[in-house]
Amino acid sequence: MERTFVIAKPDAVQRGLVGEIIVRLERRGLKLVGAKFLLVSRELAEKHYAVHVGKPFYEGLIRYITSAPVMTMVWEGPQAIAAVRQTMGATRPVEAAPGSIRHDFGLSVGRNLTHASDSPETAAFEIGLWFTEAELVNWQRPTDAWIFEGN
Ligand code: IDP
Ligand code: MG
Repeated sequence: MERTFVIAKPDAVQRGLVGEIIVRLERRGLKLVGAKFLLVSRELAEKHYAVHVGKPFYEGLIRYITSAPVMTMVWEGPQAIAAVRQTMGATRPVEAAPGSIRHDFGLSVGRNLTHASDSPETAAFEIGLWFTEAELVNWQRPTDAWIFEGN
């Protein structure tokens, strides 16, 4: 079973789309194992987006993610990292597949509503950065056997 880290970014919170994002991930069959609503500090934003330091959009990205509250989450499931990236859609909303969150609710790459880990290494780093072990919940759903093959 894989875990991945997700942010409903400030634009998603301001536009009242947190529920919509959660609904789509729940409906897909993914399981929520952690959630936290917070205002991101510059320090945390810089750690999270360290791979983008020096890129032309970096300063704007830090301003964006620290501008208003975000909803952070950890979701679990088989191939959760790929599944969540697919549900989010491509980074640029106009290149995101129809039916994806970024397609259905976005237009600008700098206001693309969500973040999701892009690899097992990134997921492990980001979950550790944003959540403590005690904030993650191991729980059983009676429906798991109908969603997770081999469970
Ligand atoms: P991802 O969020 O799909 O993984 P990344 O390439 O990791 O995309 O970029 C991180 C975030 O930086 C994007 O989600 C988006 O908010 C922002 N970003 C990426 N490229 C641009 C750009 O060209 N202009 C403005 N913002 C950008
Ligand atoms: Mg990324």
